[in-house]
Amino acid sequence: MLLEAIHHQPKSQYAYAYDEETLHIRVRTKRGDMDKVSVVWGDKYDFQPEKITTTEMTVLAHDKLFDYYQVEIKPPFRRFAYAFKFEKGKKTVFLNEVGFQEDELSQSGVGMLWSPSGMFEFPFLNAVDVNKPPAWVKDAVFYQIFPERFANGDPSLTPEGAEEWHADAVPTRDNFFGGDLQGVIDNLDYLVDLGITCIYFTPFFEAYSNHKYDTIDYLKVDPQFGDNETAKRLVDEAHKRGIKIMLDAVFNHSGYYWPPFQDVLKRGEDSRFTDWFHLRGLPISESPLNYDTFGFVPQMPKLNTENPEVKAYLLEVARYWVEDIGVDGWRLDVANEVDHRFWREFRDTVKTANPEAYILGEIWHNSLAWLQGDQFDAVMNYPVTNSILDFFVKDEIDAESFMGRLEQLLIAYPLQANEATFNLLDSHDTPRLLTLAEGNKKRMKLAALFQLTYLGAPCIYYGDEIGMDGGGDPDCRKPMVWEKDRQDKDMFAFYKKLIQLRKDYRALRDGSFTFLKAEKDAKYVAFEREDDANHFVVVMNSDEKKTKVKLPAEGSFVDMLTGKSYKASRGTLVVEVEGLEAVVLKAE
Ligand code: ARE
Repeated sequence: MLLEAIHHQPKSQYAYAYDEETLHIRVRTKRGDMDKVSVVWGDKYDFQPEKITTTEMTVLAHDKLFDYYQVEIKPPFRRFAYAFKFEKGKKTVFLNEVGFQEDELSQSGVGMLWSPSGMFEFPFLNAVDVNKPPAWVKDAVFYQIFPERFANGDPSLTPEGAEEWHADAVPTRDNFFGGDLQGVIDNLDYLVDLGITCIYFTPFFEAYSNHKYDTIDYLKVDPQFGDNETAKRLVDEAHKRGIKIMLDAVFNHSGYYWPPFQDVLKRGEDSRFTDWFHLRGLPISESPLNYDTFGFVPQMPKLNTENPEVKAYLLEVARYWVEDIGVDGWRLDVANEVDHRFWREFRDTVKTANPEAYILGEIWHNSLAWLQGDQFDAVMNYPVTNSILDFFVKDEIDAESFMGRLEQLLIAYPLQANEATFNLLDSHDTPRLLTLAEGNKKRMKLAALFQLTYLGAPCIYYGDEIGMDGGGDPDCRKPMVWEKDRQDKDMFAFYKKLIQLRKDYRALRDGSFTFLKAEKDAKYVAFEREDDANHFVVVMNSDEKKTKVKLPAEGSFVDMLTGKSYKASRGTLVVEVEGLEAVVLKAE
């Protein structure tokens, strides 16, 4: 037993409330080290030998080095004291808050060191503290729209000097094409046809640039896109079609032309807004830069969200769009650079306006600190993005590493945050999926298939579904291709089919997820997804060559992509998968 590998941390992703009565307890051990791992637990106010329960844990996930065990417990009085019991061969070791206890438990089940004060503790499960993302997110299929580039529905709003909208148009840092909100309204039925249930908009409030991350007025739709009434109409029309709307909250910084910043520029020390920003000197200077900004971008002065007036203003913005206009969620720009206290108040404001609103942080790294129930429901899952790309698209890692990376993420957060996570493969900040795949549509489809059969909510970046390509910002922001003969119809049909499959079977959205095969040096994976009603086995071949996979299984299966039937024989299912293809087998 390698005791050094064992890790547990109370009140963390290793011990949290999943719902109002259920605790998840996890512990890490060296991979393959233990015969049996259990939680030994009782009520902390009634910790008597005869009332102590031992519950066996199961392996939830593993990576190259570790196994991660988990158990679900519903303590009758919503509080509990616990320790772990590790068994290997004849050896038994306990771990409580004091440390490892190598002596055997006494007959009664409680040894000398087993006083409640030495136990780990989950002091009380208070419902208000439970991270409870809106239930609809698990079922959602998101579509990301960059408003300037999706569709031009009202040419009267098109900015002067805008370039012509066509399939070969080239986006630059500062050119315009004339996309607007009416254009989105006009194409809502296109999104219904594809199967979309929520649109994520990058900013559409008044701003100077084409991307609108440099806000001038947070309470007003940019005149190039329409007005607040158009936004209301968009929300209503979308809702009529079962589509929700999520907006981008750019609260880390304002734009250079935001009136309070302009006031500081003009009045210097006499401005009443000097404390609204992080100034390091006056008068304001862009070079050398003497105020904090997003990155080193002078057009984006960082907001002082500790200032009560700034806070009140931004919270009103958060409330207004949810309550008065009816949007269903906020994606929080540069979420990890804004103070936690602000986000806690933001959450209270938004959830008061609509308890079912989704709060999604834009964080590219580990985000546990924001996912404890008091700030965000979930984050944009860039670590999953990168794992999918590295395995299916770039062919840079083997199946074992792919599994290890995903499983590490699974235990990095409470389960409910993973269930409501936002899984994207590309965005307005990255090269497009097809370009990352160097034009290989088979690889692109493999990545999309995994995304659409994995847990969390998938998001499709506008145009991917018709085979649009594009390099990094700004090339990934080309105007949507509407010319029918330039759209990849096969790609559209592929996305549509997989989205429908995901919608038809809850198992593919919210069922258990288990890797069946993910071996060292292998270029294929197999996993299963299962709920009470259905059982799927998905085999994906990331190799150019055909592969033959043997899986432990019983009964008959049908491939939901081709209709082909498979039958297991003597406990083994043999599946041949062509190079860069996949089968999605449903048990019959
Ligand atoms: C433009 C140009 C850039 C240029 C920059 C500076 O396109 O090439 O370098 O200007 O002049 C918005 C616009 C961008 C614009 C930017 C600045 O969309 O086009 O860039 O404003 O004017 C980090 C942050 C993350 C952030 C990304 C971009 O953590 O929050 O960088 N993403 C949001 C939005 C962006 C938006 C802004 C923030 C600013 O989604 O669209 O940019 O409001 C690693 C790091 C991450 C890093 C990530 C990407 O993984 O770990 O922290 O994210 O790379 O760089």
